Amino acid sequence: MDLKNKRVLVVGLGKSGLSAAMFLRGQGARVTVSDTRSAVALAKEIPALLEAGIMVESGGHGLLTFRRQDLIVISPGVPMDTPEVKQVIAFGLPVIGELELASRYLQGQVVAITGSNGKTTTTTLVGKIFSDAGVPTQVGGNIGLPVIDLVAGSTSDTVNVLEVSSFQLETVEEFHPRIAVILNITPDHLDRHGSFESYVKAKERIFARQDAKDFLVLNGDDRVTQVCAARAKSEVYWFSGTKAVRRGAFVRDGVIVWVEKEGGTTEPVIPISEIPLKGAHNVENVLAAVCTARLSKIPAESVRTSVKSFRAVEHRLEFLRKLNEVEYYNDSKATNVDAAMKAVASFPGGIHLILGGKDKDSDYTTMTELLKKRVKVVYTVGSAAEKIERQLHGVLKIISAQTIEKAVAEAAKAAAPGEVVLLSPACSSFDQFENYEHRGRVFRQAVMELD
Ligand code: UMA
Repeated sequence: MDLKNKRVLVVGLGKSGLSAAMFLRGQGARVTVSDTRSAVALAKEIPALLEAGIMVESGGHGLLTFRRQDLIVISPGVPMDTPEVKQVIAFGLPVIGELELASRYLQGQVVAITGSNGKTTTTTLVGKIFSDAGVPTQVGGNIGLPVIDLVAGSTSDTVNVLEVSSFQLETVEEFHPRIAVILNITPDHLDRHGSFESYVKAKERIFARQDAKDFLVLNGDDRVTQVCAARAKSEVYWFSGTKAVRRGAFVRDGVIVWVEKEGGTTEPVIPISEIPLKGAHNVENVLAAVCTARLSKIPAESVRTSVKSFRAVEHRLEFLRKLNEVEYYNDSKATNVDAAMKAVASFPGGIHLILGGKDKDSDYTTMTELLKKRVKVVYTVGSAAEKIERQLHGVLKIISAQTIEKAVAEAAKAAAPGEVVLLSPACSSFDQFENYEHRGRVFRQAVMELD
């Protein structure tokens, strides 16, 4: 794609927008960025952009700015139904996302991992397995490093391990991973996608451009991903924590095994007891990573060594400390109901659970049965608190804590030896925090200050 002197508008000036704008400018494009935040809020970013010869529109998106372009690159957080975006699409202007732009320039192979939950852990683990095996590896995407930032470091030998979100997938066209992984699909981001069907459609774009030479790794225990298989042109491999699969990875007698072709021999990879992460969902993440690694010919023994030395990623069921025989876990990344349920299911009981944040049109009543069995007290925080309290009324003891700090203090007072204090909020963080990392840090600090 020759961008020299092309007029390109980058919409959204977060991490992706900033990196995309700089990259496009480097390609000789005439770049404008547009963001709804005020010039004051963008004071840190604007000088470097102007210095680089990039124009900045702040405080809102101007329709005329959008109309005067050859290409529009939108950030993942910008919905496709933003009025200005809708209008330019109607005018026939090309609109792509940062992931699509990056993948047109990225060299080497792409391994792309999506799913409602477990993406970051699996992406990090796959990255570790590949690099431990001596493969030149780069990790990026939704995990935090925009894919466009991987372009400069990529060569034809590189394996680019990308965490991709439904937001990013919504705007891909030619994106073509050699290996695509869908870990699971459960309701999430319905406020943005409008319906579960359109959320699933966005996820399916991960394999839309794959062909018979590519691989698609799917969860054999997830009904929605099972349906996806019928639409794939690539070779489908399965993983399952509960049953044998025809080809892929599964658990047999407590050991993860790999079978390359239907009817082929099963190869032991790693005993479940050696996985240093908590929870059945993490066994699924390891199963998916095993498929990805074995499809890429990384020896089973090397996979086993990498998995054994892997540590939980920050904010994902991350163990913080043990105080007075009470364990504290930070699972701030659990931004939907399904993720929070997976975290709760990782402990046998005695859980003091901090729930709440910004609601995403979620149904918290689906947690009722599990909470009854495993959770002693729920502490609600944030703007979703009232809805959660209403939906879980009469199910178990609920304390309205409002803030994370207060919830930690209350839970520390109430928890008995052997019990667990868990932040796994089932909501996004944007009501009280910049993002889930910020929320996790606030939780960690409150926990570390306890004595
Ligand atoms: N903005 C507009 N107009 C709009 C909406 C937003 O101008 O209509 C502006 C905002 O004012 C802000 C900027 O866009 O300045 C933010 O852009 P962004 O939301 O796309 O955020 P980035 O900083 O570019 O981060 C994005 C991903 N964010 C989202 O998808 C919301 C990051 O994923 C990702 O790590 C990063 O790119 C690098 O690839 C975060 C995330 O929350 C972790 N992802 C969701 C999730 O995991 O559930 C999908």
